[in-house]
Amino acid sequence: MLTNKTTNFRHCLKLTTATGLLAMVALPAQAEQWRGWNIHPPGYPNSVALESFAEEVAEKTEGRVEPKVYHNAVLGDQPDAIEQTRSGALDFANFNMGPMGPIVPATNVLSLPFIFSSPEDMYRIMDGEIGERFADALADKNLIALSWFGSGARSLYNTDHPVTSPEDVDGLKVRVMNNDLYVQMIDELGGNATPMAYSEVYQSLKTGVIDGAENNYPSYESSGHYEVAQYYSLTEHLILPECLCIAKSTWTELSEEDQGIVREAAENAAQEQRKLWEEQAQKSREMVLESGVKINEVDDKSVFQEKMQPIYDAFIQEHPDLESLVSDIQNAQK
Ligand code: GTR
Repeated sequence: MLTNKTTNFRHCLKLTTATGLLAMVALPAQAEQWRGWNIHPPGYPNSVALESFAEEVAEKTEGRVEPKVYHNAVLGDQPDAIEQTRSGALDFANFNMGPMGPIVPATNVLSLPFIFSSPEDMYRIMDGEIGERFADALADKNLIALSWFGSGARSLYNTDHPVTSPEDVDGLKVRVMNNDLYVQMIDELGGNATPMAYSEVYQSLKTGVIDGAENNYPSYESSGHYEVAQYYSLTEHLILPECLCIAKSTWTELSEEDQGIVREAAENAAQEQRKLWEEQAQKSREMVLESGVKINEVDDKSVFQEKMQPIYDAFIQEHPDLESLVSDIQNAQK
């Protein structure tokens, strides 16, 4: 015989199950919570664009997807975050193509110094058929590139003197992003390269672990590197695209309709980022100048460019399959 206590318990269980079922019927399907990685602080052009992306996706999917952006690389440094997005532990991210090279070799083409002549050329080429080839290479590694952001041109800066010729790089300890190509790049100029996470650069400049680094105006300013390394020399050696990427597993779970919404939101975010970028680059330039930074032009960039030839030669020798991608980009700028 059942005791009263057991009967009550069973009764309760039935009620709970019934209520649970009712709740399941009455409530809308649970929203997908997406975690998004961002290296930059709030207010940076990329951060603003990522926030717009998240808002547009939440609104247009009527809450089926709720993306949240985590700024300031709180979810890990870039190489880590790339792996996390590949495995689906993170859902989306804005990645610079620099640290992508070790994982997706084709993207190393974008890291060949001086491969793009201007940000405008980079946008035009990445928005076309060549950009799709890079997107395919990323997709093979479980990253869906939905749109391309800009990151201006990267230039060298250091704590000691203006760089006007490769000789000025001689002996300088320069931080580079995590990619062997950049180590070779600094080697060819006679400096010593140190691959290092972005978050460690400020302290390393301050304590003299490194003498310099290289980046665009907005990053040079927002990271505070300009406070310590006050010579910014316009070598403009790298014009790197960045992707708004989604984890393949997150992407394939979406309905066709939601994929359309997400892609459109990513394209809109790229347009916004590119516009904000121009404004921010100007502001950052003025801000660093006011703080006493000495910016110098590099009159003859071709000397730097010539020094990069062995990197191109070695790269093509190692990756003959990528030779046509290199020449297609070069020919598209003639
Ligand atoms: C920035 C870029 C970041 C990161 C950083 C770095 O310009 O937007 O994604 O690559 O440079 O130097 O590590």
